[in-house]
Amino acid sequence: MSSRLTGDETALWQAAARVLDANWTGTATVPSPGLYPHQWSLDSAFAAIGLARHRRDRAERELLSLFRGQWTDGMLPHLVFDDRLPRHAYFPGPELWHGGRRPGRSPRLVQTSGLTQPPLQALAALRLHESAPPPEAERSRDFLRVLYPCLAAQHHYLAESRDLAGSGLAAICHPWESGLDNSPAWDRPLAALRLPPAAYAPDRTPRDLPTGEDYDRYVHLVALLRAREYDPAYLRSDHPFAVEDPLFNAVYLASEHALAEIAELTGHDPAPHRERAARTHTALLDRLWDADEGCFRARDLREDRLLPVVTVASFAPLLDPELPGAAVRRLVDLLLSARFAGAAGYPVPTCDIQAAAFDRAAYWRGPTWINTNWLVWHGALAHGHTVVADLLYGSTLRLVRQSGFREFFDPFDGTGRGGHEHSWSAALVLDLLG
Ligand code: 2M8
Repeated sequence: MSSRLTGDETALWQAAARVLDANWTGTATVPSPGLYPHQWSLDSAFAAIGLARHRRDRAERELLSLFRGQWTDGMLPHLVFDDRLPRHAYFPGPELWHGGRRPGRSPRLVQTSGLTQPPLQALAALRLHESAPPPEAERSRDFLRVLYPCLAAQHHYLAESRDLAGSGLAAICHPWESGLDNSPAWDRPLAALRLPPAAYAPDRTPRDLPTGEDYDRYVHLVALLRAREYDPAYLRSDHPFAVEDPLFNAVYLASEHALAEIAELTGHDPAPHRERAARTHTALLDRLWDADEGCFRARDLREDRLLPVVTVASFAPLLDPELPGAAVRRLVDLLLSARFAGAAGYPVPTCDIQAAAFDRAAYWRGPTWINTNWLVWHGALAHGHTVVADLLYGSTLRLVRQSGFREFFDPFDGTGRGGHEHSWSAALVLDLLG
């Protein structure tokens, strides 16, 4: 904890640290013990960013335990199951992903999902190293030496197996891979799916969460992927959901830059990572930049066109350190307009407030989330946009002071929603407070 914190900030820091302590299983941090009792890859990366400020040893164990689930082709699954828990602890549990027969590429001793999530782990590992106090710097570099091959394999998988259009961008094959599950951005490709007559509808539709109809589509997509053992050739040509998402690719790009730095720190060649980052940078602008709207939008590869709804993901390419100044300015204008921060007391809402699909209470369809705020804050800071960075810093801390470390928040009045004591909400407050 920084010695510069005020009394009020110290209390907030301690409360956030208590949440991470409570959600620590001994090897990893669960997003929220009741609602999400396993290990999620995106949540673990954010948890590691927070643990770097609190328990550095745990941050390292968090990342190592996540990579126990890595597949032999480099795919880092979005879910690593805790096999000590009963089957019904979470839907969808291990059986949905493999139906009794695991693909040869999945690990033998660990149960995982067959999807991935935004690859934030290299950025998290670099931040962990950068925050090491001088006496720990060499030990921290040793940790990076251990992790580098896993991170390199993860990025190699994305470049080889997920660049479905050969464009330099990685495609997601399921809304869960975006991290923004029921974002209105996915409404059109999901509506175009032809579902089998028998609905899968699991018994999991609490308030604020996606509906049973959404779940039918999610489970149908998993069933298709599972039947083809998540084969990259199937993803490329036949799978009906294939989208190039600006947030996923902005995180990929930022992590690729981080990987180049990790390569340098650990005696590997950074050049391939820099080349890949340059390619992703160009492809983001060529394929996802919408010059009329002045923001990035997701591209549906099955229709080869941009998806209509503007969401918080549209701002994620601020994470690109080389984003041209003109694009940064247009993104900032939109972010500060009445469609986002200008009308929300607690920005950044996950969806354009003026879009028909906006819903202030519904999960990824409107509420403000701490993790997307952190990504935009981090990007704005890197571009020297202190007005935006300060706005997000202030509104994020106001949210947790007012409502606690909730999963997500009403963007107008800051009411907390979803799970309580959510790990990434706590972890990122630790990082913001420094
Ligand atoms: C949510 O996603 C899971 C599926 O992966 C769910 O709805 O059950 C999303 O918010 C996702 O971004 C997050 O990683 C996960 C755990 O917090 O929950």
